[in-house]
Amino acid sequence: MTDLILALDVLDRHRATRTAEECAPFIDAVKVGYPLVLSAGLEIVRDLAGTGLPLIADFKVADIPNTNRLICEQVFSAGFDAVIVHGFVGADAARTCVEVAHNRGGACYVVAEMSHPGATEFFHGGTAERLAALAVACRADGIIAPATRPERIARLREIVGSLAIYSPGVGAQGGDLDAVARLVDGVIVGRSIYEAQDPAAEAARMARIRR
Ligand code: OMP
Repeated sequence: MTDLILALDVLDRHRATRTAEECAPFIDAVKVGYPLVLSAGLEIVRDLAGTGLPLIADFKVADIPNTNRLICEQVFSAGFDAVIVHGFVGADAARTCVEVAHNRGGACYVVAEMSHPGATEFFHGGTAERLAALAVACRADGIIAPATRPERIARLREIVGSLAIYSPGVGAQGGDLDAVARLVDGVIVGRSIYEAQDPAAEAARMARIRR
C-alpha cells in the first residue's frame, strides 16, 4: 500500500481548497509549498484543515540551525503536520528541523535526490547517498527521492532501510506511477491531478496505488 500525496501548487486560495476537498477521499496527505503559501498566505493551512488530511510544508528548509529552528517552529505553529528540509546544509541544520518536528508531534523529511534533470549535476556522484545516510543519522522520518529515476530510489532504499521514501516526479515530469509506487511509501503528484479536467476523478484513478 502506497500513499498518494497531492502537491497543491495552485495559486488561487479557493481553487486550492476546492481541489483538496474534492480529492480528499482519494489521497493520504496534501503537500503545500511556496507557490500556494506566497499567493494565499498561511491562512491556507486553516482552510485545508477541513479536509482532515495531514498537511506537509514543502519549504525545503536550508539555513543555519537557528534559522531552521525558527522556520520549523512557525511551520508547526501554523498547523502543518510535517516539513520537508534540505540536508546539504549539514547534519546540525537538518537535525534541528527533525527535533522541532518531533517536539511538536510532527514529521520531517530530508531531500536525498531531486527529480528534475539538473539534479544530476550535484546530487549524483555520491551526494544523494550521503544525504540519505544523513537522514538516517538525524532520525528523520523519511527522504524525498526521484520518481524520474526508479533505479536511484532502489539504491537509496538500500541506505534508508525502512525509513519512508516519498517520491515526486510522476506524470508531468515523466515518472511512471505504478512502477514507482512499488518502490516507495508515498508518491507525490501535482499537475497530473490539479490540472486534470476532473481532479477528483484523476486522484481516484491514481488511488489504485493505495490498495
Ligand atoms: P508535479 O511535477 O506537478 O507532479 O509536482 C511535483 C511536486 O513535487 C512539486 O511540488 C515539486 O516542488 C515537488 N518536488 C519535485 O517535483 N521534485 C523533487 O525533487 C522534490 C519535490 C518535493 O520536495 O516535493
